[in-house]
Amino acid sequence: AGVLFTALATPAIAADMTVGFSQIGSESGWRAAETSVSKVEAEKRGITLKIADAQQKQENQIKAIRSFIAQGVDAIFLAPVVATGWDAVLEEAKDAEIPVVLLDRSIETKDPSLYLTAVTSDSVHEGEVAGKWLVDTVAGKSCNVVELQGTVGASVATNRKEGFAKGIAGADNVKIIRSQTGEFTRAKGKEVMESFIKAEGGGKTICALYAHNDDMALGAIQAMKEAGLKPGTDILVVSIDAVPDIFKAIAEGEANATVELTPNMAGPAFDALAAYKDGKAPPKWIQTESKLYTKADDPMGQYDARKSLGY
Ligand code: GYE
Repeated sequence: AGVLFTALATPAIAADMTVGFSQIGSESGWRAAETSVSKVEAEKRGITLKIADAQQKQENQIKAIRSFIAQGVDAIFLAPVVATGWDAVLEEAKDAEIPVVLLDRSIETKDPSLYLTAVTSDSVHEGEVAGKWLVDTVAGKSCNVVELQGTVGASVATNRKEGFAKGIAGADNVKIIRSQTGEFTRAKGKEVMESFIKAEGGGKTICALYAHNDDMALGAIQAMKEAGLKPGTDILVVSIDAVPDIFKAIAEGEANATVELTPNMAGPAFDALAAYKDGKAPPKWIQTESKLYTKADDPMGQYDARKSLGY
């Protein structure tokens, strides 16, 4: 297990540092919030943060990392769009003695010394929480589930799929009948949901949607409405992230549950870096919390709280 990050920890001071952040893009509300929270956390500590937007492409991330190495930054943050294919460029960073911290997604590597630490949630657990919520909610009733997966090859998509399957294992009444990528975006979530609805007799045979993030769920909710279905009632909706708009949908009864993922990955990453510069090795995994929210959790209060967080 990782070390749980608590928001109350005092930020360590690491001024005069320049950190290059290879960000994936802006596919979701969560991602945009992560970018803006990173800027705030850097500013709090007097750190210069250079952000490169890779527009969902690993090759752009590799280029950005090489450019950060050439600039001689003090550290590199990497939110890896996919899990594999990083070893060569991370070796270049290691040779240049620039520590790399992974943010929000993990990588597959034979050499874990290629990164200092990873700040992520337990994304298998997130999927499992969503699956268990559904099993409890349908209480034995037969339930056909459609699944919208995240970006193909991303650690979080693989893990959230695996976790949900774990969460529903043993409940023979809950079955995944269709599963496809919606690339973590609203537009693609809507489009794929439209095709699911068409393929399932106008949606009549669908009992629930599980989406790997809220943005895809929000797009899918739109598709349900346009098809004359009642999201949240005709089709239950459970997703992951806890972005403000999903709380609005929960308040309106159009979504049912979300699993929170903090957008503040940079804060604990900067602290780990400061500790490292002080000669203390940080844990290999810094785990952020995951929590389930439903209509019982004051969704509009949650909406307001998230709005002030940088969303
Ligand atoms: O859940 C999703 C985003 O990697 C944890 O990526 C992140 C995921 C997040 O686009 O909305």
